[in-house]
Amino acid sequence: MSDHRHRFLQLALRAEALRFGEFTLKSGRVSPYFFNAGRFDSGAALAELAACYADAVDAEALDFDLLFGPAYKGIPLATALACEYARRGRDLPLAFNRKEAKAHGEGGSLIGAPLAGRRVLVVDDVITAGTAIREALAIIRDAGGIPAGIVIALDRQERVREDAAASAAQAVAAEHAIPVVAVATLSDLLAFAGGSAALAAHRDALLAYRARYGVV
Ligand code: OMP
Repeated sequence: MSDHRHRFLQLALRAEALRFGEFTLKSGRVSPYFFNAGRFDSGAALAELAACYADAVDAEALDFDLLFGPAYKGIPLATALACEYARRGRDLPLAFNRKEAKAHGEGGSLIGAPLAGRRVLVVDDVITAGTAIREALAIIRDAGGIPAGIVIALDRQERVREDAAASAAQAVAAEHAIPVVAVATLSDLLAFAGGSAALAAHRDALLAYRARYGVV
């Protein structure tokens, strides 16, 4: 497993951003694990996380010139990644949206650098069915931006419907002809769990969930 995947999974467990139990997802599925990016709740944790995102993006040699963080959880993630790239010598424009359009002040629902004509990398937390990511892509296109890729921390590798051959991330990538890069996937989590005494107890539930809803 590549170093950034391993570092990310260790960090997520330490920060309790990855938890095991019984969780009802947005899709209604009951999952034996849940990824809560809100638990990266300190400067050090976000900086460490952003380095994992940057390593994952750089490993795929994506071509982009603006970072976009969808509200809400994508906002600190894209911001931390922009800071990480600046630290690495690349100063990238950054933008994000608000969920409620503002009628006063500067107005509108977009904040930060203008998207028009930019090749946009979307920075978000997790893909299950791909609904949140599709909404972000529509916002970018409406503002004249060109979606160039998506980076997420965790790809849950789930089929949207039980008869679908592709995962939600694969479907979004094919529909929009852009790469979807994950720092880690459910497969990585399973491989990691295989070598971890602390996670051994959860492995069977993860395997059963993947057999029911996953693509591999
Ligand atoms: P989709 O829009 O179905 O791809 O689900 C992504 C969203 O689900 C995330 O932005 C979260 O709001 C939520 N979610 C998590 O945060 N972590 C998970 O492990 C699973 C979900 C989920 O509900 O599927």
